[in-house]
Amino acid sequence: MTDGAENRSPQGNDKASSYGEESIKVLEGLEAVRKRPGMYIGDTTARGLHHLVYEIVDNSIDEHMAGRCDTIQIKIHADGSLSVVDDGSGIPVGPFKGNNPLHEGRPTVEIILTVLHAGGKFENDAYKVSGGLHGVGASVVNALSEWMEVEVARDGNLHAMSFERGKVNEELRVIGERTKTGTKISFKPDPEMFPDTEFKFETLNVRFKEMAYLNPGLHLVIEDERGDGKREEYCFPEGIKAFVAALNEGKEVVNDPPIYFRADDDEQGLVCEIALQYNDSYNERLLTFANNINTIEGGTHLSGFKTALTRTLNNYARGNNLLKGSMVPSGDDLREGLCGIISVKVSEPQFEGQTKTKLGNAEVESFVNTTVGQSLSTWCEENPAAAKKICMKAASAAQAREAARKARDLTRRKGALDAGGLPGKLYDCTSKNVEESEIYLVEGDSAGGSAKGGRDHKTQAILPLKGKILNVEKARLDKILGFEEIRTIIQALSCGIGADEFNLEKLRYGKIIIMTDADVDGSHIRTLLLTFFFRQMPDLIRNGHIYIAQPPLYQVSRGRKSEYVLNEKRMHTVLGELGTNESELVVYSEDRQELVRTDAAGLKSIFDVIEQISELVSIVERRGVTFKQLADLRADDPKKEGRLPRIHLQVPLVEQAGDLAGDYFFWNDQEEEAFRNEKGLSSSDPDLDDVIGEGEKPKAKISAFRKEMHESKDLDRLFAKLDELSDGHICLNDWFIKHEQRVTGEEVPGRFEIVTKDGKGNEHVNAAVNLSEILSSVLEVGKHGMEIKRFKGLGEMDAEQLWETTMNPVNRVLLKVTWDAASEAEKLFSILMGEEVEPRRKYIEEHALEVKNLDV
Ligand code: 28F
Repeated sequence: MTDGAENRSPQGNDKASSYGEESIKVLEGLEAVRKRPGMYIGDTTARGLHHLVYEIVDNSIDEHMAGRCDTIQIKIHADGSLSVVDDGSGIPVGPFKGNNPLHEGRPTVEIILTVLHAGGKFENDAYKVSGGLHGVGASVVNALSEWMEVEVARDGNLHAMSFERGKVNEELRVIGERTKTGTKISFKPDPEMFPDTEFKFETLNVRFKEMAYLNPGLHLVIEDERGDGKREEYCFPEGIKAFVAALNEGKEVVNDPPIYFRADDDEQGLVCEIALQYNDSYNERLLTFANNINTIEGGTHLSGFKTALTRTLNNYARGNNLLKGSMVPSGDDLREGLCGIISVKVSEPQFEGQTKTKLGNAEVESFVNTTVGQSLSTWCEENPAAAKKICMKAASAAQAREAARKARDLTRRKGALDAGGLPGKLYDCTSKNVEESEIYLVEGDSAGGSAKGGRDHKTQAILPLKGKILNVEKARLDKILGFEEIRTIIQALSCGIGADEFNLEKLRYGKIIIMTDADVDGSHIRTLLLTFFFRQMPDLIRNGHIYIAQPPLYQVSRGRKSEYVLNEKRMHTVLGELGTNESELVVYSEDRQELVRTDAAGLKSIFDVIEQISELVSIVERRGVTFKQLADLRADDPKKEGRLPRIHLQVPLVEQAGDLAGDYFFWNDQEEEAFRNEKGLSSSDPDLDDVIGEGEKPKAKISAFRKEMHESKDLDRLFAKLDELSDGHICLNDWFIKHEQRVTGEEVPGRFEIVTKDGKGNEHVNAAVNLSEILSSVLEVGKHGMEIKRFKGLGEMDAEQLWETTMNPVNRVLLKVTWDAASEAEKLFSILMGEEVEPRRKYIEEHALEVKNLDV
């Protein structure tokens, strides 16, 4: 196999390895992945969902690290699918050579995307990201996707292949010519596997920005085609140096520019990069990475760094007589206000710890230790003024720490402690079993009262908090301890505070649940509490002890029935249920004969199907094709068994295209290919070509944009289901029926009726002429006679209501605070609370809408 790739080397790493197709190790089938997705991607929550994207992008990053790729584009599409494009050398397409006869001769790209662990580690690749945190490979993403498409530009051609739930749908084939190289993978997560398949732009954005910092020179573009089209483009030639500068945005800094150094050990296959910048806060913020993976549990790189920093700075301070009788600063003192990135590349990383995010390699510890020792003392010699400032800052930190210790002792001796060492306002639970017991931190005394009345005494403790707690962003421990609300929290949890005293084993409750109002003040208090835990008791977050309670936003009642509703989305569902549970659907013929009459359950099923259809139709139409266009094609061609077309070919209106310009539809790729060959059309993909460039144009060929219409299959299935649910009386044409008037001017009666019984023997009739009117009529019926009450504050709920909706473990919905979420909240917090006005103004402008949404 020849390698058509150019050996670009954006990082000065010119060891562009060319490994063979035989090095793949074949393991097991993808069925196992669909049976137990959690085993492969951790879980199927939003975390697992976004992990799919990281898996794919990691392969592109590997291409970058091997010096073969410099641009990666990530796009969320209008239909909820996502695509990743890179301008690397393209996944090999030649026949796979391995020792499993099952795979013999299949295209390599097919093996990589359908065989578990096929994309594994290769001896030549110095530092791969894939194989890291989960490192399960693209085949796992394929298995968990409703569909996946891959396009590879390589060996002079553009190749394409597609899959459904991990199985080959269209075989690999050439669909055009390309002189440039690259790969595009698009996929749509399978709703059968993920309860929520919606990608969050912000989640991806935060991660990929970090990726761009860690890979200097890499161009990363991320775009959202849903809604108002967000787009970000990142490239940081300064790498992690720019990263610390960005983390310190909005803060006063002590040393500018940041301290930066890098060391390579070719023999051991190690690279160490460090960037450091002190700010005027009292917080330490060290981010550590190993092979681009955020090692949130730390490890040998972190410990090597800490030891060397303490030793080196103290030596410098002593040598230059900077301490003059004050106490010797501890490591914690020397890291007060330190913001730093430690990024190592290790050829054979060992990941340990609960979440496999702790680096274990022993050789890294001494390598980092030596590197920091040498480079930092050199830096101090060359920058004496900044070095002095840092040492003096540490000396004052040491003094403050001593003061804090005294304050803490004092708190312990007097303070708001009652006999058992617990705060007076805590309503404790009776259980002493940490596993099963929880504490609710509740906003306000009145909500606290309700919570106390409603709780389960055995396992639930209540701690009411008065008003806003202190903003700990800019306070040292001694000051923090001066605030009663904070002392109360510390006392209730009993696990101590601060690096030298915190002890997770003394924690009295397994779950710490923050319960605040669903308004701006509530979310502010929640952020304050999260910041407090993030800064002062980070291990509570790391170990998953912090939760957020979600009180419902609405109470909906009609007659004697009443229900609590968590959010807008649930509200819609509830209206649909109320609108169908006492109604029937009647379908009439043109001469007003009753064709079919469903019961309430039948109406509900039909309503659900029409809702799904309506969503798919809007996706189709967002692409610029009307549903009518597709439906008409279907009626025209009896050979296609009434199916909707599957492939859309668009020949753009350009000069060479002439009369060919326009839209063409096909039912399978053979048909489409035959058409392209006949007309001399070359298939083209704007996303791919944007990233890899067009290269030399194929001679005299006109480009046509090819799009698979995955919605067609679902629409066919849903209309078949409607047919079944209505005994053959509802079909696709019913989507398009319009209001009509007789010559006399009166409205022609609708084809459908929703008939509702009101319990007093009366019937109400809502007419509908077409399928979408069935939807609106049902919702209308649902709203009829209904009272919607909006809960603003927790205090509005009585004890029983609060228990039912928010505290009863059987039906409450708790949000678990993850480290990622907390650091995001923390970032937000520094911006909103920091002193600099500009970043805050910018943030508020960009996020004005979201902030408004908080206050529903
Ligand atoms: C959108 C996601 O997955 N990009 C990739 C490559 C390039 C090579 C490769 C990938 C070869 C034998 C395993 C090509 N030529 N983007 C991607 N680009 N994988 S994934 O090789 C995989 C190995 O089996 C590649 C020469 N070397 C490497």
